[in-house]
Amino acid sequence: MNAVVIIPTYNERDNISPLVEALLRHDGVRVLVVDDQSPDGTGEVADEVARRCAGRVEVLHRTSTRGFGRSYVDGIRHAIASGAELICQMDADFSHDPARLPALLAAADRADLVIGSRYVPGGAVVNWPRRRLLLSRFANMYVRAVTHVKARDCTSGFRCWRRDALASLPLDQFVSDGYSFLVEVPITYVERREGQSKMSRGVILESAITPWRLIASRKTARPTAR
Ligand SMILES: Nc1nc2c(ncn2[C@@H]2O[C@H](COP(=O)(O)OP(=O)(O)OP(=O)(O)O)[C@@H](O)[C@H]2O)c(=O)[nH]1
Ligand SMILES: [Mg+2]
Repeated sequence: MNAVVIIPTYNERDNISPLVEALLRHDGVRVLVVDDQSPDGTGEVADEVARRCAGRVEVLHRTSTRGFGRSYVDGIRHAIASGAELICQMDADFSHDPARLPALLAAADRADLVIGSRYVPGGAVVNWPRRRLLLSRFANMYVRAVTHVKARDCTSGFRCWRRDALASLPLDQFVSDGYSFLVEVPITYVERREGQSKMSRGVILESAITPWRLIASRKTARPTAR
């Protein structure tokens, strides 16, 4: 197996090293940290981990405009160029359990996209305040209603794509026309244990507008045929 896990980081100094160590326990897994010049020195800690685990850990230091989505686009491009067959994403803050990674990788045998899902039977959310859970449930209902995507957990940040599925998307335009096959694997999402959340009103507003932008841009931009 040849899998890369992309981890975007912004101020995750205390999390990044134990998380990477936990991920590297799985055979055939490499890690790509995409850091946005974190003021707390996460990038330097990640460099140190990469030196210790040469060949299995890489760090991308972004210098252009900071952003979670932009970091993923850069990370995905890098992972595709590195020849990975499976490309995963997860948060740095242990909300996504590294022990569930093999379940996602295994399910990619039968799907283009696997979502680590909180909202299928067996999935769960732990330690979230009620208001945060309601926001997440509402966000999913909203995305499903606007885009007609059938997944129960469209907003999960724990996913695995087959390389071909991602390589067929025009990342420059950041528009997706859906996936041929999508499965959801139950996960337990746990509130971050170290560091600060980057969730803000701006992030929520952008998330509310994005599904409409995607629909509007479909008329002008189509992914290459598969
Ligand atoms: N490179 C990069 N990573 C980011 C940025 N903002 C957030 N991240 C990372 O993206 C992941 C998710 O961010 P969180 O702050 O945990 O957001 P969240 O999970 O929606 O919010 P919480 O549930 O409160 O933790 C974490 O690994 C962050 O370090 C950014 O601007 N650039
Ligand atoms: Mg988080």
